[in-house]
Amino acid sequence: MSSQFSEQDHYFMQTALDLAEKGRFTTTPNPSVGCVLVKNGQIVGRGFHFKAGELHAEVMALREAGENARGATAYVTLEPCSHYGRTPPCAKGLIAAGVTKVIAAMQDPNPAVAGNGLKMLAEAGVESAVGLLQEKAESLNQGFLKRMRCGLPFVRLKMAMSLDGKTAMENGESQWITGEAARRDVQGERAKASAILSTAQTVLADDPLLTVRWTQLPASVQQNYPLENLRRPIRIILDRRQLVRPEHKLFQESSEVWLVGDRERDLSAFPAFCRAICVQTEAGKTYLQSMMAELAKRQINSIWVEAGKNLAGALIEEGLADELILYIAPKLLGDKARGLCDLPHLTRLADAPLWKFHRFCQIDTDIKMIYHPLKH
Ligand code: AOF
Ligand code: ZN
Repeated sequence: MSSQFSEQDHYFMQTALDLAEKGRFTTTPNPSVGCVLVKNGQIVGRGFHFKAGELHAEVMALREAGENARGATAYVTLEPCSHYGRTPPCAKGLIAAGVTKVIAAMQDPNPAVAGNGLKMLAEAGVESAVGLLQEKAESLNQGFLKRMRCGLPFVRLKMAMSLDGKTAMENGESQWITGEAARRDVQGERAKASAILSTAQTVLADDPLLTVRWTQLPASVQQNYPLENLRRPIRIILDRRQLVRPEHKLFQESSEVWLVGDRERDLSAFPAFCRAICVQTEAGKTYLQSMMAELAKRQINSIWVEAGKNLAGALIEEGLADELILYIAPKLLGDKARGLCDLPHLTRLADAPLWKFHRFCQIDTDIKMIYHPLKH
């Protein structure tokens, strides 16, 4: 409930959220977190988490504040941690520095924390409050939160289509449906994801690289960091029939490739950055559901899917798609062209999967639409 918070509280939490945003491309598998320390109405320390293994947001802010942290209020976008992970507990650090109040946007669902950070603060006599700008904090870490809460990655399904919902001509020709600016936007979306998922069918048909072309990202995204040296999304290819070959373009760039299948496979002809991930269908689950659970166990927070209509349809039918991102180009491809997603089990209109509109924007001559499933 935000009524307990003042306008000033909102302003400082928004500042912390803006700081957290700076880690958006680099923190996976950790969440993006921002923190400001405020004393006598002035910001005395700022921090954000940049990369797993490096300082947490609170510690960075405490370092900047030094002695000024004593008696300050901390605004943090996530509950301060209480555990010894790659770094010591932030709750302890805040207590030791003499911070007297902590306002967190939301609780940390990580079972290692989950309310313990707030408890630790309360036990030390530090006042705390939770829930300020929680919705914004949640949307910053959809992937991390989904993995912690459900043991699954947050799956974003990208589709580029014509006005009449087609993705390729009858002969498969699809380069390009959308314009250059929309394709640059896709690069930014790829860069944010922990992993990019496609299929052997797509690799065989289009021979894509599935990498991020960092130089194509808008300057605001490239910031001041040499992002491409820090983290590259893992390219995951669903390849149960072992059709992907070392000659494919995927292997021309040395960022990780995981080939998912249900049998061991010989990778001696493949480069060292290529790994085989063996996934078996678990009882009560489909293969894709089992694969997603396995990817979450391997700390994949968020997945950006670029594949054809079969995988798109299956992810939707099996309740695995958390978000649809449609890029719509002002073209008509006609009835013979290929459709967006295959939903082979759908026969009655009453059973059609329903989506809730989230937001849209115009990108040059194309439109980007984002939808969330109405029920999951
Ligand atoms: C915070 N502040 O800035 C972040 C937090 O392995 P570690 O030590 O980096 O811990 C990672 C966990 O800590 C992560 O899973 C999440 O629960 C929390 N992240 N907590 O207090 C931060 N990044
Ligand atoms: Zn921490």
